[in-house]
This record gives sequence, structure tokens and C-alpha cells, in this order.
Amino acid sequence: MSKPPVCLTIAGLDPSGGAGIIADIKTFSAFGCFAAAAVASITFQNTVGVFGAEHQSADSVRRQVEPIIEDYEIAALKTGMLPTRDVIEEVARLVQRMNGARFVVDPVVRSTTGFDLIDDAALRSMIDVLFPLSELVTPNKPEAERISGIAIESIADIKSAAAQMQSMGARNVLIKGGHFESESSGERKASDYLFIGDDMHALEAAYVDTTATHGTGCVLAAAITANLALGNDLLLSVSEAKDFVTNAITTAPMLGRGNSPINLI
Ligand code: PXL
Repeated sequence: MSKPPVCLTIAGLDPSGGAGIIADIKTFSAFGCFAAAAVASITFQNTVGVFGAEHQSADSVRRQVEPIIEDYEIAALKTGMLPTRDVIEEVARLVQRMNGARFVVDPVVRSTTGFDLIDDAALRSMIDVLFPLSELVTPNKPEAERISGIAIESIADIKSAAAQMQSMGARNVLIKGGHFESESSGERKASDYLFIGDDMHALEAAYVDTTATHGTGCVLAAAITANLALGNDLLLSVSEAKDFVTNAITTAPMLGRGNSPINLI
């Protein structure tokens, strides 16, 4: 067997399996990548909500990641829920030791059900120290609004928010459209907006009317990471990832009493 590319996720553990590192691991595997994972926070949750979290220390994150990067060559990595400034600063130091690994930052701020997953100081340091190291930052609409300070109601606002995030150090930005639920020409679209430098690419998929949305953001970012690890360019990686998520939503197993995980079996 030829060696698969190794993908690393540093993110939160959702023990119910819909989001966080479990979703990331399954997504890396689905694309034929070998998955490694470090836990930045243990969350307590199910499909109904997030009930709390026990964060890891920066020391714990370093002691998880260091042996991995001293042993494997990491082709690509993604970060998800990084709960504190100390953890984020440690992750920045670790990423700089990963010799050119392609790097996706999913700036997770709060759960869909409204639980704050990181604090304000952490978000500030994520912008300051991780954005400049990344190839892509993948906020959803509320995250893009909070980071940029721009309320998003139109394509012009999306462009302004992306430009603002690029001026804060992000090289390329994907504003995820799951949260733009507007009717246009009678047809509902799930649109994502990818900014590669100054060029905007609007990626459209059919909108799926479903409650099976748990973990979609994690899976999209993980699927992009896997595609980057396979050597694909950014535009192809994002469009392959979007197709994967749309299919996983369409075929979701409808588990639990709340927002079902998507299909990652
Ligand atoms: O989808 C955001 C997210 C990311 N990571 C973890 C989460 C959540 C949302 O609940 O729990 C661990």
C-alpha cells in the first residue's frame, strides 16, 4: 500500500460524534487520508445542545501534538474549536514546526445552539496568530460578522467582510453559506463565497431543507484539508468538499432528538 497523506486536526471532542475531531477523522478517512487528532477541549453535548466543556491546557495540546509531528510528516492540518488564548498561541508555535503543512483555520466561536465555545481573548489571538499562518479561514456567517465587525445582508457585505478578514491577516477566506437562507429567483441555494486573494468564487449547491446540520462546518473544513493534503489546489479542494457535505446532508442518518449528524459512515 502506498503511503497516504497524513492529516491532523486540533479541535474539540464532541463525544456524540457529529462535530469536532470525530467528524474530522471520519472525513479525512473518507478521502483516503490518514487521520491524526489532538483534543483541545472535551465538550459535553448531543444533537440537542452543548451542555459544557472542559478545556485542555496549552501544555496538554503541545504534549499531544509534539510526538506526532516529530514522527509523521503532516501534509495538511485544520484547527477547529481552540478554547483559550494559551492553547491558540501554543498551536501557532506547533504549526510553524510543521514544515509547510497546508493549514485550514475553522474559526469556531459558538455552537449552532448558542453555546460559546471560545472566549473573546481567544478569538482575538486566533485572528492575530493563526490567520497569518493559514492558507484558508472558513467562517460561517455569524463568525464572519463577529470577526469582521460587518453585518452581512448582501453580496457586497460578504465582499467587505472578506476584505476585512484579509486585512486582518487571512490570505484566503471561505464564507460559508449554510446561514444565508434567502430566496433568490424562487430557488433556494446553499451558497459559499471563496475569496482567493482578490478573486471571488461563488459556489452554489441546491439547498437541502433539513434539520441534519450538526457538524457541517467541521466536515466542510476537514474535507478541504483532506483535498489539500492530496495536492489539490484551493478552488478544487473547496468545491470537492462542498459536494461531499451536500451529499452527506442529503443522506444523513437522522439520529438523535435534535440536529442529526450528517452521513459520515
Ligand atoms: O460546529 C462547531 C463545533 C466545532 N467543534 C466542536 C463543537 C462544535 C459545535 O457544537 O462542539 C467540538
